[in-house]
Amino acid sequence: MSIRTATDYIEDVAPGSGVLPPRAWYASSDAASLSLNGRWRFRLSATADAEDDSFAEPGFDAGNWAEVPVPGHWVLQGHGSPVYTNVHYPFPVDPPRVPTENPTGDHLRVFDLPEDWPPDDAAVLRFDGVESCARVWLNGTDLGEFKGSRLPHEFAVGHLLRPAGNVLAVRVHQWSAGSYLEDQDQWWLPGIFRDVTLLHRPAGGVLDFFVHASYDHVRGEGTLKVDSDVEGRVTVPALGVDVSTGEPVTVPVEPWTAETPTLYDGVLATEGERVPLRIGFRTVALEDGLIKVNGKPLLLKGVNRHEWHPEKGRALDSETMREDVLLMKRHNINAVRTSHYPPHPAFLGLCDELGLWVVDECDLETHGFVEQAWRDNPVDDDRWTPALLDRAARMVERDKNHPSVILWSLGNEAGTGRGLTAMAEWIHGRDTSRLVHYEGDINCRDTDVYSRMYAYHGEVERIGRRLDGGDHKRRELPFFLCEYGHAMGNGPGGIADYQRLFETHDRLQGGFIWEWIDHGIRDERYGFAYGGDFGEELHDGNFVCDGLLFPDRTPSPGLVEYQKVIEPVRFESDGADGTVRVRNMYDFVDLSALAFEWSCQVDGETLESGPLSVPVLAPGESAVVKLPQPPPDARGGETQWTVRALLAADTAWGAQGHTVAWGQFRVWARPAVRVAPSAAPVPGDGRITLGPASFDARTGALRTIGGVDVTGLHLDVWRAPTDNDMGAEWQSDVRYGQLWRELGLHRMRHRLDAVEAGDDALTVRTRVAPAAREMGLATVYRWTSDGTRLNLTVSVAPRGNWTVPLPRLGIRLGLPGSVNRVRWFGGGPGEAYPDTTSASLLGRWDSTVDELQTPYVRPQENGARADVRWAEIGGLRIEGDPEFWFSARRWTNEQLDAAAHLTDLTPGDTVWVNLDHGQHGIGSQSCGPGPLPRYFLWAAPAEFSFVFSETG
Ligand code: IPT
Repeated sequence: MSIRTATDYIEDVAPGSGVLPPRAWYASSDAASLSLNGRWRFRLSATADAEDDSFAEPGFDAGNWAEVPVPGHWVLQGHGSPVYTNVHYPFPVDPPRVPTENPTGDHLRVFDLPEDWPPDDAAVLRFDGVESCARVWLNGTDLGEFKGSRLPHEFAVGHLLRPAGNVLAVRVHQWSAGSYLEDQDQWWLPGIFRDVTLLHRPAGGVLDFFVHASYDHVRGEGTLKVDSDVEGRVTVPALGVDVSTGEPVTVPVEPWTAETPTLYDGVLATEGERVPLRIGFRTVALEDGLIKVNGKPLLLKGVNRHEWHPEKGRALDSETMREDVLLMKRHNINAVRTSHYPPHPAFLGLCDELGLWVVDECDLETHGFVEQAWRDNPVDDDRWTPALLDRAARMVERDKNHPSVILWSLGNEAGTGRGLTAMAEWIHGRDTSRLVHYEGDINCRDTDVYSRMYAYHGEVERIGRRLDGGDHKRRELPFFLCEYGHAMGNGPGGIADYQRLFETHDRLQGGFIWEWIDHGIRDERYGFAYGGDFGEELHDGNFVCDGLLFPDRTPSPGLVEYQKVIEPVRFESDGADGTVRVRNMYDFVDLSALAFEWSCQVDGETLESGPLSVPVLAPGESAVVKLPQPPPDARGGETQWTVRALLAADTAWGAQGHTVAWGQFRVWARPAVRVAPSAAPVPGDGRITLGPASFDARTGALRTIGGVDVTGLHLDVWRAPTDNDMGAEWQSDVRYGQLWRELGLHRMRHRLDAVEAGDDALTVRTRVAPAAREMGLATVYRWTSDGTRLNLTVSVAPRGNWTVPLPRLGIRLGLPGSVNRVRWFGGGPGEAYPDTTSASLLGRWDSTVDELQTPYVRPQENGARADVRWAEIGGLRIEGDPEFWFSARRWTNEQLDAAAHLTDLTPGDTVWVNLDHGQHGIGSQSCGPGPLPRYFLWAAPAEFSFVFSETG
């Protein structure tokens, strides 16, 4: 015999009980509301039924309970700890059962109504997000319970309210049947993490409404129709509109696009209430096999955005949401997928206001079932379908009035099944003005767009050429990458190569980088914590830190690279002919909002600059513009043009002068670096001197250059493997980061074969190889000098059977730890690697060793500056022939490799400088393809030189 207990609802597949039907989310102009955010009493239990529900009774004394701020997650507020898993459920999979250990937070809040609260009227209590299951009581009355963590739930409470001393009790369970539907790759963070609000509902007030605002791009007219559950009038003063609800009206309007987010303020007035409307007119259509808005195909330059704050988790404040949108706009991003759940509704308001295309994704993922070949997957089990439909409806009804939302997404990584089909059917029936997306629907049975994640460049190209097969329906559909460019650690590499494909093939409508921000948790011990740092028995480590922003929202080099790759203006020129082609890459606007300027650099220093006049170009158009003559005194130095497109005036998201796009073109090449060998090596006293340098006579090791002490100069091939070097275990192609370590490239030995003092050179012959392997690098260091400058030519010849590319190839040397300032002429200001060089701007840069470091949450290779002609550090000037990759750090590559957190890196008494001839590409193999073959650093004969001299 089984006994139904008071906690059975937790494991019930049903979405909840006692909750009002879903409806639009809006802020009334005149109905009162009361925020119940703030400090709540809190009690944590280890199991769902450890305590009875007497705490919900008025008069219960919670005086000895803790307090937590709401919204929040108790595990980030000193009660329990967070858990990170990617695919795995952190509990035994036995749907819909959950573990007995089910952290349960009882929340209690006593509130008075404001004095002017209308008496005896209807009111609803709204929860915008509670993870994962809540049961609610008001003044001792059980209101019901709900699941669906990132969706709103409302209860009718008017009849229960008192002027003062209302007792609101909420019991939140970390695990519930709903957890099986919420297996997104993120921290499991229980709590009331979004707003709690009491909303007065006046008699005759607005209930639910649907703003239909389409745009006819041929006629330049918008058609507005507002369907409302409660009849009323709709006014839009700027358009002279004053119509009844349900009545369509067509007027000339400016359309809404992400590039021109024109919103018209309107009012929906029913007998009892006025609700402000922000209306954007646009028409989304599937036409000619393309996603079109207002008649034009889109190129989505998107990111996947999880809600994240390093201290507050998914409890975001409005400033943080605005910061996200501003950062996106400033980095040329035009689209956001709300991976993998509807965001706080205010975020969508910001997307409407500032202009971003939104793929609004439902709160659904059942990824963990992949471990059992998708057996028992809730999305293919009719018992769960009501819960799925409830989630779809709560998303669509809440967000349907946002013009920014152009696609609904059923969810992420949930396999396939009837439940998903039911969701798609319901959404298509409810909203014919938008398209439906779901990546898992590989043949697009239920969806309107073909979408993939992490497809390799080659496959994307085949899709672009429509050579990908698939069934008939899919072949007719547009394509985008809902996830690509896995931004974990250093990277992603190869995004410029994707962008080229997107721009070449119409069918490819862009993609969304995975992902926006690292979900690192601020932590005293680690700086930022990731999976495993809280002692989780099952976790996925730093896979949770794979964003374009560091956890504190500092842009990573990956974001700067993406910003450059997706620029809305393209400059093309071969420099020498004194012209530049300017191309408008926007989908909707001309270039009239931009100002253009040119400048001319000689050896990296700007000699002249001025405005560039560019005709007003329509989207897709280009024009050739003449550049001025380079300054006459430029001859002899390396000379280049830099052209820029800047915001001509302040906009809602960027200040006048903000750089939107740039290009650089070489006019005259860099003069050759020459040191005529005239000095001879002079032995004496255990040393050999050569020009300004002295060497150890026995080992040939460099000791000093003038007054500068140098240690440990030798060939270096190791780099602390990046997350992308290491690759994900499910990637089927070779993961070189693993192989490098297996082969021992992190423990190369340097055998000294000869030290030869010749007439005009000191030659040191070595063989560099790891223990236990037959392959190595015959390495010769040839030192010459003209008396004041010292030239090193390194020749490297692979020996044996090299089956792997090298991580890097160059030399390292140690300088005294007091060194800090660094100047260089080369790529900057930030780091670059072979397949992440787009944003590397050639110029003169001034920085410090400390600032050269890129603070990846899990330390790894970082900080290389590309195309460096010369660098000055620690009293030395180093010129490269050819240009080199420069990095400097206060620890060795081996120490960097050994560190798990930034706090593991402590400065030693040496600054280690790397002068690299080559670096292996970065790629995106932490989830996706490795570097394209052209970015491989194969072991091959190589020769490269550096000229050292003392700075003045
Ligand atoms: C894909 C997921 O959709 C996303 O949530 C995230 O986990 C991403 O990978 C990697 O960070 S699923 C992956 C197995 C292709």
